[in-house]
Amino acid sequence: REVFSEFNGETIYKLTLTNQNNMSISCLSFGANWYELLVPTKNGKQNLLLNFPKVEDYVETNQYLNMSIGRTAGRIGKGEFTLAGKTYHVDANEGENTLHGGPHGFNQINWNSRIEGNQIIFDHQIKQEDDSFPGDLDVTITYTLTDDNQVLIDYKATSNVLSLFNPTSHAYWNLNADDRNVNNLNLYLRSGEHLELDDEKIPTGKVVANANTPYDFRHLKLIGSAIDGLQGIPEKGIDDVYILDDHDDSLPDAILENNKQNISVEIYTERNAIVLFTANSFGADQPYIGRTGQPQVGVALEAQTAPNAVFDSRFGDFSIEKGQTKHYQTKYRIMF
Ligand code: G6D
Repeated sequence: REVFSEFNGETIYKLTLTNQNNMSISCLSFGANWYELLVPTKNGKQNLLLNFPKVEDYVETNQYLNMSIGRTAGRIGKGEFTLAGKTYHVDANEGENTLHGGPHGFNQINWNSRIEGNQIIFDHQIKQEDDSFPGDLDVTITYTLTDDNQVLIDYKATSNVLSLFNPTSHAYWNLNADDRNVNNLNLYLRSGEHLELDDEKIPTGKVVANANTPYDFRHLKLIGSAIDGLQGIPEKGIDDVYILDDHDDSLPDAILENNKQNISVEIYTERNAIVLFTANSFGADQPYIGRTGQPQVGVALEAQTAPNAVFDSRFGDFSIEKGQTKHYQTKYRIMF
C-alpha cells in the first residue's frame, strides 16, 4: 500500500498485487476503484483498463471510471421505490432520477483499505444520513488476484434494516496497446435480449430480442460493427441493459477480445444482467493516461441485477433483509 495523493483532507491509497505471471492489479481507496490491470507483453507492460492521473479527474469527469458502484447500479426513476409496502425516496443526481447510488454513492467514499495475501480489501459502513438509502450497510469489497490470472471482485454487505443492495464495478476496458478506441475489439455477450429504455434511460418493463439487430453479440463481433449499425440513434453507441441467458457457471457471460494481440477477458457472473456502455460521448478533454479521449475510448461491462428489479420482480430482487448478509462475486479471467 502506498500513498497515491491527498484529496479533500484525506489520504488516498494505491494498493497493488502481482501474481507469479507478472500480471498485476492496482486499486485506489477512493471509490474502491480498480485503477490498473497490467499484463506483460513483448514491449513491456500493457494496462487493459482506462485510468486518470488524479483523484480530481475521477470526481470531475463524472463517468464513474472504474469505480465501485452502490448501493444500487443503474437508474431508479424519480429516486422512488417501494419495499414491503412502504415507499422510499432517495436523493437524485441525474435530473429527478438516482443513478449509481445517487450523489453520495460508493464512488464518493474513501474506503478503509488493506492488503492480505493475494487480496485487496476495502470496507466501509455507509449510513442512511450519508446517501439517503434506508438503514446502515456494512460493505466489504475484495479484489483477489490468482496465479491463474483471474481477478475476483467480491461484494459483501449486511444491512440493519430492509434496504437495497445491487453493486457493480464500472471498470472501462481497452485491450489495445496503441491509441485506438475499442471499435476493433470483438465482444461476445451470452444474452438473447435487452431492456427497452425510455428517454431518461429508465427501463419500461419491455424486453427486446437481440437477434437480427445491431445489439446482438451472441457470437463474437466487432464492437465497431454494432456502433455502425446504430448511427440512426442520437447517442451513436450502446448504453443498454442486457439480460443474460440462464446462468451456467461453466460459461463466460461476456468475452472481450483483441485477436491481433491475443489478449482477452472473460467475465463470469451469477447476476442476471450486464450493462454494456460504449463511452459514447467521451472526448479529448478527458485526461486518460496514455490515451486520447474519444467516443468508444473504452467499454464498460457492468454485471448486476437488472435495475428495474426494484419495481418488477420478474427481473430479480436486490432487496436486502434486516440482518441479512448478501454476497456477490464477478470473475474476470484474463488471457494474454
Ligand atoms: C452507466 O448506463 C450508465 C450510463 O448511462 C452512464 O452514462 C455511465 O454509467 C456513467 O453505464
